[in-house]
Amino acid sequence: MKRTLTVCPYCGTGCMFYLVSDGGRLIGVEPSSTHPVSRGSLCVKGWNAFAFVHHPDRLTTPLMRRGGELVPASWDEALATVVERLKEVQRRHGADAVMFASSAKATNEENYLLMKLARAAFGTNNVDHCARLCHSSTVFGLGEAFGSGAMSNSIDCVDRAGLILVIGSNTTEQHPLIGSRILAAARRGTRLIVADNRRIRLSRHADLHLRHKNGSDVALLSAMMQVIIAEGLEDRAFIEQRTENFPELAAAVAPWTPERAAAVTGLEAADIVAAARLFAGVKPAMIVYSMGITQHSHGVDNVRCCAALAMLTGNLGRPGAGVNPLRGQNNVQGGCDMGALPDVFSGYQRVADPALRGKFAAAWGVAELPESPGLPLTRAMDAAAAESLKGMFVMGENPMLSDPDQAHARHALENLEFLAVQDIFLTETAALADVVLPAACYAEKDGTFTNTERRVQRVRKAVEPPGEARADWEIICALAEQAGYPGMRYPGPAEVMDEIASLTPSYGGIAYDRLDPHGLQWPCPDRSHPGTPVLHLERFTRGPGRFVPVAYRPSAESPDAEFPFVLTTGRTYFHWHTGTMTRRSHLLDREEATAFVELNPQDAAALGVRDGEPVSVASRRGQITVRARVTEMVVPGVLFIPFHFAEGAANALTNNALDPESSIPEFKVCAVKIGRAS
Ligand SMILES: Nc1nc2c(c(=O)[nH]1)N[C@H]1C(S)=C(S)[C@@H](COP(=O)(O)OP(=O)(O)OC[C@H]3O[C@@H](n4cnc5c(=O)[nH]c(N)nc54)[C@H](O)[C@@H]3O)O[C@H]1N2
Ligand SMILES: Nc1nc2c(c(=O)[nH]1)N[C@H]1C(S)=C(S)[C@@H](COP(=O)(O)OP(=O)(O)OC[C@H]3O[C@@H](n4cnc5c(=O)[nH]c(N)nc54)[C@H](O)[C@@H]3O)O[C@H]1N2
Ligand code: SF4
Ligand SMILES: [Mo]
Repeated sequence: MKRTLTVCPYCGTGCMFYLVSDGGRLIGVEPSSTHPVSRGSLCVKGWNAFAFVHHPDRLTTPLMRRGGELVPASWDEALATVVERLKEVQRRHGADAVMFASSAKATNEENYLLMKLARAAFGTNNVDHCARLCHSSTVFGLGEAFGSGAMSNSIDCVDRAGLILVIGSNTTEQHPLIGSRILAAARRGTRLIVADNRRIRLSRHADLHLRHKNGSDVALLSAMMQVIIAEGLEDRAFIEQRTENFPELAAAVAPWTPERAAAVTGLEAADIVAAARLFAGVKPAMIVYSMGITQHSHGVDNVRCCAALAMLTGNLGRPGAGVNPLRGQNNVQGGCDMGALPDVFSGYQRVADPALRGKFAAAWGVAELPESPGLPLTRAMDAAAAESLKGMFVMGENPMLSDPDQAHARHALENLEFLAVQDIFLTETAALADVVLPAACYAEKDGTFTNTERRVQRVRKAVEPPGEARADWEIICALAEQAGYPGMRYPGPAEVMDEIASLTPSYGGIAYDRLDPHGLQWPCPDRSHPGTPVLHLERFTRGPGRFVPVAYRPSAESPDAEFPFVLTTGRTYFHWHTGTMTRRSHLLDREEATAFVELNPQDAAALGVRDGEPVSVASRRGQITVRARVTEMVVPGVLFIPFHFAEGAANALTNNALDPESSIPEFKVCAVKIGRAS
């Protein structure tokens, strides 16, 4: 039996475990007892992370569409077709008529290579990934406030916090090993405020559970800041020494009396006052947030408020405090760090900066690199629907189920002249492709993932990929070769990381020989640097921290007579996003077999709906039939549907309204109606 130390392929917590294999087949996992995050534990997905790897549905050969059908093809033919067709689209419609979607499931090295392929070999900045649907509001909002969009602190800080505000994060289900730390801290007496109207597990252990209306966080946070300033509870010294623009913030929140916020949020004014006093009264205080904050048409404003609340109370640049956006996918932090984003190279170095373009062009051996920022993923889908984008290369994403407004996504993808998908399974998106390339999964390749606390960790090959499947990095390099670009010949991922380190200041000291056993946290500028657990210690990355005032804007859609319910969407403990991996893991699939909607008992009674019966849920964009789950988890008037299930796709209903600054979709609020399925 062989044990291979590697990183969990599911969430950004970044637990490490040993893959146990016997005769070339995985038979289980063993947690790493010394790992600083997982400390010998795993959640149910980690324990089952080997289960999908040998599934018979794995893609084993390239596929090409012939006579309407996807049929097996040779690698040579498939690679040549992908490059020829994408280049043809570019010849006919311009370099920016193609889009590269990168993958937060793939390694850092693969994300770096895909953005290099897009920029150096195809001459476009049209490269992005699911961070757009997830924490693009964070990257924008915290970048503006602090100069860095990453978690300011470390997971360990949970153990040192005096108070934790969990806002819009279902931590025990979505980042379970961080959630269990928060639970343990609360049991030890750490104060806990939960701001989320679902009755998530953490709320049962909270000093205060705020069940405010979806989409009303700007009002809630503004009022908390108003109370803090009005009562003189702010950290004057911190504000004076470390920040700028405070008077503007104070002026913007001044009108947000608790009474006014109560009217918008549906909370009692007294609860808002209590939250403000509690938050300002305990130090250090840590803010933990996730999609409940970011996935709104005002997602960036929500992030700005979180940043402002932390600065107002001096809760940055110290252990146990900070603004901590929990990054979702195993390597979404890395996907962003590697520059799989339309406006930056690796390390958030702007493509618009001529000096930086010159640096990358010289290193990559090309005369020039494209200057204007490319399309965000969501805007690219809109462009495809409007027929201005014509070709797409999708590595490790499943937009048919994960993008907002499924009919729109389908229309966009079907409109393309050419679509290539590189995945480990034949997803709903791959089924629409002209060419499908079979990729190796995490257990079959080497590389690194960067977890939510900026920890760069080694992923190691435990078994061979199935059939002819190849590692993403190998496929991307072969595509570069096919495109006539000679700048992507590497002996292996370690050398790709060396190139990343040479071009990326925050990863300057990252090298494979330094990552054993449990990685390094960036910024790690040089080989002697031990890594950085807490950001912004003496000063913010940008210099002074910046308060940015915001004006409350309601969600794009509000309930009305025809669509009287608010639908919010998200996840369950057992499944992962579009279900490609977890629905092929027997134990996980058994726990949660099909689509459902959470519905409050009061609403169920009024509608005459019983627990478990099929119901129809419809929005202005679509209709699905799912099972009713009658539960106090949700408040009356709000429905919750996870987006894992193709047969009851939440995204058939969601609203493709985008935040103007981050282009994130409003996954967390739309208007729907519900009734018994006839
Ligand atoms: N099991 C599992 N774990 C996962 C994932 C998965 O698919 N399955 N996905 C991973 C990824 S990529 C991500 S991004 C994370 C997401 O992790 P989370 O953000 O924790 O998960 P969600 O279920 O999307 O939403 C979290 C909470 O936001 C609340 N919410 C909704 N609207 C609002 C609002 O307007 N304000 C506030 N304050 N709260 C609101 C919901 O009630 C919900 O409890 O999870 C990661 N972990
Ligand atoms: N309604 C609603 N929709 C949402 C959200 C929501 O809260 N509500 N959340 C959004 C968020 S936060 C996110 S992050 C997105 C996620 O959206 P996606 O990224 O589209 O979802 P996944 O199912 O994780 O897709 C990952 C794909 O990568 C494949 N894969 C796994 N490993 C590898 C590999 O090593 N190589 C390759 N090439 N492929 C691999 C998997 O089979 C899968 O098809 O969904 C978004 N959509
Ligand atoms: S908490 Fe996240 S990283 Fe850890 S085992 Fe569970 S899914 Fe994997
Ligand atoms: Mo995400």
